[in-house]
Parts: sequence; C-alpha cells; structure tokens
Amino acid sequence: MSGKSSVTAHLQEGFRGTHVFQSSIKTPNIQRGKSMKSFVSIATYNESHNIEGLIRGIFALGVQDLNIVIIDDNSPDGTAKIVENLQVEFPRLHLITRNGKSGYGGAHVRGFKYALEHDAEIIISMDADFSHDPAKIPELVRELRNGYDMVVGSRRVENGKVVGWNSWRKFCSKGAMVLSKALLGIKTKDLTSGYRAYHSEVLNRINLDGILSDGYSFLEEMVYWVETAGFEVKEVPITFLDRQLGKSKLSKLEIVKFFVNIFKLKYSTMRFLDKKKIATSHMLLY
Ligand SMILES: Nc1nc2c(ncn2[C@@H]2O[C@H](COP(=O)(O)OP(=O)(O)OP(=O)(O)O)[C@@H](O)[C@H]2O)c(=O)[nH]1
Ligand SMILES: [Mg+2]
Repeated sequence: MSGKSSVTAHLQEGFRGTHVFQSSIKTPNIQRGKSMKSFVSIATYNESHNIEGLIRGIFALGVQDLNIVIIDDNSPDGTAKIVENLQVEFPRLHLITRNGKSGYGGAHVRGFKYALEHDAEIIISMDADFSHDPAKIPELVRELRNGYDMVVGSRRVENGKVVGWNSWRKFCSKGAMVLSKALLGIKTKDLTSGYRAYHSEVLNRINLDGILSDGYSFLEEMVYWVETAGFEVKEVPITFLDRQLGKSKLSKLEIVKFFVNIFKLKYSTMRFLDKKKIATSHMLLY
C-alpha cells in the first residue's frame, strides 16, 4: 500500500470508528445518581517512586465509594508489584497489567472501560507523578455533582498555573491550544490537561474503541468529542507541579503526534457539512 493510501485507509478506519458517539441525542441533564461511585484511572509506566504515596494520598481523602484502577504496562521497575502489595490493604484498589508499553491514551481507555464495567458513575483520570494534586479530587467530583458532564483540572483559567516547566514545554502546550482552537474550535482552554473527571454517561456515549490516538493526543481527542457531542465542560484551576521523581515519558515523537492528530481530527470531520450531525445521527455509527 502506498504511503498516501495507507494514510487514507487509516483515516477511513478512524472515521468509521470515530464517530464516536454511541447514542443519538444528548440528554441535556444527565441524571445524577445517589451513590456516585467513582474510579480514579491512573496509567503507570515506571512510577515505583511515586505510586505508593499517590495511592495512599488518594485513599486518605476519604471520598466515599472511591476506587482506583492502575493500568500498568509491565513497568520494568516493578510498579505493578507495589500496587499488588497494596491491594491487601486497600480492597478498592484495582490493577490492570498490559504486556508492554503501549501508550498513555490506550491505558486510560482500558481504565475507563473497566470503571464502566464496575458501575462507576464518575471516572477521574490523573498522572502518577504528583503533577496532579490528589487534594483536588473532591472539587472535581463536586462540580460533576453540580451538573457538569466533564470537569478539567486547568492550568489556563484564573488561578491555574504550572510550576517547573521550561520554555519548550510551555511553547508546545500553548501551540497545541492555539492550533486546536483555530482548527477544531475547541473551547476548553487546557485541552492537554490529563487531570479530569467525566460523568459515566459521557464515556458511555463516546465510542472509546473509535478513538484515533493511543498516546497523549488522546487528551485533545477526548475534549473534542465531548464538546462536539454538546456536553458541558467546566474548568477548575489547578497548580501543575512538574514531576519530582522518575522520568518523563513524553517524547518529542509524542508531541509531533499530538499536532498531527489535530489535523487528523479535522480531516475526519471535514467531510461532513454539519458537524453536529456527527453527534446526533444514527447513520454515522460504524
Ligand atoms: N500505562 C502507561 N502509562 C504511561 C505511558 N506513558 C506514560 N504513562 C503514564 O502517564 C502519566 C503521564 O506521563 P508523564 O511521563 O508524567 O508525562 P507528562 O506528565 O506528560 O510529562 P512530564 O510533564 O514530563 O511529567 C504517568 O503516570 C506515566 O507513568 C504508557 O505508555 N503506558
Ligand atoms: Mg508528568
């Protein structure tokens, strides 16, 4: 297959799957249940220095009916073993292990599906490296209870900030925001934040198997589909602290893929005159 046709095939494949919505019309007010069972999805690769402290920190919050699911890609540093040992102490701690490093986005998709299968009503994603302060979890949950469909821990709203990034990281993050806004019309300011809470209804209506990206561009893609489907997004300010322990997995290639994915998303929807149709038409499912 030529380069061009393979790209086309990929896009068509992506397109078939994308679109991405499982049901036809958004119900403006999702019914909020009483229990609000929640799952925190944490993707890990070589996070042995961080994972125990993070798990303890989250459970110490005392949030009712809160579970954690760790999706570990067979980290050579034994992250999964640490989690396994902690499962004795914490019955609400779940572990999924995958065979090898297969990407940030795919790991969370796996975690989200697991949470949905276990009747989660709220699904939170966060990083394992303490860039996302667990103390913010109750606020994310509260905003979902207030009626928002997705809540983003944001560095780009008033009082939100980043501590410790170099100018290259700042430039990439700003560039992603500007381009996504210009090409895709995304309104959420911090679309690269991995600290989020989704109502289960949102994840049920997005075809998680149709997500184009398995890496970090999963983040922008999720925001895109959530907004396109008409769900209400709220951004709450966070202070993002650059990782103190362990190594970053965000390679230059991942950053390039992030930008390429913006164009892929644009391409996959451009063929439709009315973008809203994608969100509302049965025709476009598979
Ligand atoms: N399971 C799994 N987890 C991953 C993978 N890549 C990254 N992660 C995890 O995803 C989270 C975010 O990765 P980081 O390396 O902190 O990337 P980042 O936060 O974008 O980059 P830094 O700001 O440099 O820390 C961390 O918890 C990682 O361990 C992967 O391929 N598989
Ligand atoms: Mg990080």
